Amino acid sequence: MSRGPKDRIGITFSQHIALQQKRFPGATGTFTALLQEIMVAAKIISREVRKAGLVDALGLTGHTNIQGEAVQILDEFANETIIRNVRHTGHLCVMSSEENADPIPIPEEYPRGPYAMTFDPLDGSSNIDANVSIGTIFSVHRRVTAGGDGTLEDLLQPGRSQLAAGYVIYGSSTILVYTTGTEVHGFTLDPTVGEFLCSHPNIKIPESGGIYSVNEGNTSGWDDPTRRIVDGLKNGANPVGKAYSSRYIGSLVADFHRTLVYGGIFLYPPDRKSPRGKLRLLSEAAPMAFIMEAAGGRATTGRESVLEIQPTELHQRVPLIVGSRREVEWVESVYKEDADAR
Ligand code: P6P
Repeated sequence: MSRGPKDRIGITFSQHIALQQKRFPGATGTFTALLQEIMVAAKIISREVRKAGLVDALGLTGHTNIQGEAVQILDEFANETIIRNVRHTGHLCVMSSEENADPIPIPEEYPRGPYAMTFDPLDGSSNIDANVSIGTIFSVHRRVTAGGDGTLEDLLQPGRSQLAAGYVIYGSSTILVYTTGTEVHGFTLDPTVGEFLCSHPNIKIPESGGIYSVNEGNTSGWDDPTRRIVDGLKNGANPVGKAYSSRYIGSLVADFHRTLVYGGIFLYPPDRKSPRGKLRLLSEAAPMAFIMEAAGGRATTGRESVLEIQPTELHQRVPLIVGSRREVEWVESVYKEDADAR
């Protein structure tokens, strides 16, 4: 991974997006302000996630069933924190969360704005008890309806038309990564000053890597091309001509961030349990695909570009194969050969 211009390292997220705004003379600042609110929500969630184990260990919540309810508390906390932080500011006309079955309207007492946001408030939260990295994912579109309350139509837009996408990974440090489509920038939270400081300006994924990431427990449910691809990554029958190392965390943001930083490929292909794929298009696959392609990588379902899919349902699921260009293009060729042979 290349880290881009050194002069940006250490500036705050707020300074960075203000500099970015200057590059667009017509910018009104509304978009910048929305990103600011998302950043504040990330700081609050990070504070709570960091003490999740402590809360359970000391029984401060009084919950005995650590696994489910503790996770639910944090999921709900993260969800409510994001909604509360962005619904009153006049940036959004509608929101959608992985935690909510239906679109989240803007309360009538607040102004509506030009954007629609989809988010996964705490992806991978089932890993909290194992102290595994988890994350928040967000995706922003410009509204397509004329005015008033935003609708499903404002949310069901193809990934290619996103204005911004990003994630926050709550790992050994809290890192916010975002793109507006051309460059990808990473910011590390310095808890001593309470600021996200630019640590990874203009991230570019290596052209190819040496790590593949997939849940091999699903092998028996894969189709033939998927099995051939994973076998090829393991035994060297791939464009790079070497056997890859396997890393799988089971938390999308963590597996994605490692792939972005080190290169290689992450796969969540269809399997018997999830014939359409497990990951959600709007709150997981599309924002991650937007980030990866802005970083010079590629994102596919195996049979089509993730960013070209026209969503039809709020929580529809898709396969996601994402990573270095060389590996992902090879994967697409294997699926295409299989389709052509049928
Ligand atoms: P599996 C977490 O539950 C999640 O939605 C993603 O964060 C992660 O990539 C995937 O599911 C892991 O799924 O089936 O391998 O446990």
